[in-house]
Amino acid sequence: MSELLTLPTRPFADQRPGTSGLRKKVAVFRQPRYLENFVQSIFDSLTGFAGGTLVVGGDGRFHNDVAIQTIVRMAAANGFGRVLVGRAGILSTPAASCVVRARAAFGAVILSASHNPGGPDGDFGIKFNTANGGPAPEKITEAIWRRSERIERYLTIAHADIDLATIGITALGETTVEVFDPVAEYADLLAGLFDFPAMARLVQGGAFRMRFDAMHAVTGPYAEEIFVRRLGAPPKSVVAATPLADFGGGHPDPNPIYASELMAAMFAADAPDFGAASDGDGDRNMIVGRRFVVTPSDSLAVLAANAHLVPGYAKGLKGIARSMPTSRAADRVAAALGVACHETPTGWKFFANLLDAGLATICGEESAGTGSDHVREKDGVWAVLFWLNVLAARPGESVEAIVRDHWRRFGRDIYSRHDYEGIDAAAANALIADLRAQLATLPGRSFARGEGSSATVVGADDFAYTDPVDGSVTTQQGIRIVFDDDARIVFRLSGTGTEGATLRIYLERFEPDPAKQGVETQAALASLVAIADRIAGVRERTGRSAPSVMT
Ligand code: G16
Repeated sequence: MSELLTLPTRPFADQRPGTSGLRKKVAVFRQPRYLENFVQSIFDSLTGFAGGTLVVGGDGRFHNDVAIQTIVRMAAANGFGRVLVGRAGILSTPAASCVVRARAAFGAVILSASHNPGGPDGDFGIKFNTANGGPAPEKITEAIWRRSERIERYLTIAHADIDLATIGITALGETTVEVFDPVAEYADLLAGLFDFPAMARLVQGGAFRMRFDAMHAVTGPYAEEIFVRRLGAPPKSVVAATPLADFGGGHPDPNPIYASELMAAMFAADAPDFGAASDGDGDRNMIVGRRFVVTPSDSLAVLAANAHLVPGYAKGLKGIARSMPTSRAADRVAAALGVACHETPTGWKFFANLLDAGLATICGEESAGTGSDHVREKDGVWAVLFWLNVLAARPGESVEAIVRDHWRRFGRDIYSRHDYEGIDAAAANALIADLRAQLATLPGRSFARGEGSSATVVGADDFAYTDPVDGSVTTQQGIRIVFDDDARIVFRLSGTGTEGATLRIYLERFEPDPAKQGVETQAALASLVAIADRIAGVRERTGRSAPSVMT
């Protein structure tokens, strides 16, 4: 028998989850009892799991293995009947969602700081997903936080580490611990959605070349199984496929700045036809054509408009959902399809109710997340497969040709996000507070846009969302400023950073005229950038003359 232990602890004051779980520096998580407090707070906030199943896994970053052993012991001590752990502690976020649903688990504890860097000096994170496979809603994350403020003890058992390297079953006291293949069930689910035979002909034909960059993060094993073994793409189609605890020193964020190797390959003279990357935990995606980057907002709209070409979605979409700062390109597709487009706060957790209730089939965010009702997380490999299926169904058309054709049909929402990372938190909060104070007086104000033209504000608010399924209300989700030509500026602070604050400014304007759609993005948005600076005093308050990242 393993001895059940009840150990004393004291609260930490900084355990309030952000946009996606609790993310902190590794050093913070390595403090004695820090992880234990948060995990016990999760279990103490939930009821009805006695004898039930918990899925545990992570993106393989530094500290993943140690944390998993701790969580498995605590799950056993807290009364779970079965704990399912991905082999080597590896489980991508969408695969965790898949397994929770397929095995009717009570929920999952997922260890990841997503796209944030890893290693001893990097970031770590933990989030809880519920029985639908989706991120816990705010009522649960807030309850976990409140519990963490009062916690006095945690439960564990005295037991040696479990062998995570070998598939098999171990008894841990009354609890069964099953180490399982983290790839197979997920790959089977995806194989049922897409036209694998047509996609196999595309990637095996020799005329078409793809490059998937796993960024030394969790998707390597998934990509090798699905793109190479199941579809038959040449092995060199998947690069940086070995998950490393520090992501090879890189920043596993699939955007044009951090996925610089993919960008170099896709802009080279002999560039492949199709490039893609995913992030630390496999839920984000980046799509690149030959010398052509697809913005996440456009990608969502293109996938929705082409869903009829994909077997799993050929029956039609129930609706589309996007986060508020995501461009309105998807709204135009939804209108053409005659379905609703739901606008939610930033955070995949807000999509779960819509998906569960059958109000949306495809969802997406400007932050490189796209997914569907096949799981309750965004899914990087799914998005890549969706694009491959569309390319297979539109033979001879390049990624760029498909996007330009989309713009001709629907108009182009010229879009960019400017991030000011690691700025002073007090200055960032003051900037947002001052914008809030201006909301009533902004409408009607005109701003010069150059060449003698001006833009007048027709709407300004702080985005609030009422969930149509459970009626819950979420406020203060970003300052929206809309102009008379339908251009839009959104300001919000990131909820996923671990150092200081990150200010995000989302800029967009609509261009219906195909003759003008070829314009360079930043040039087309320059006047909006200047207006954003005038309204919010961005440069002065951040002390920066330019953003750290533009996506
Ligand atoms: C998380 C959330 C996403 C959100 C993104 C950015 O993604 O799951 O829904 O869009 O963070 O959030 P923020 O703008 O607050 O930094 P991930 O991939 O980091 O888990």
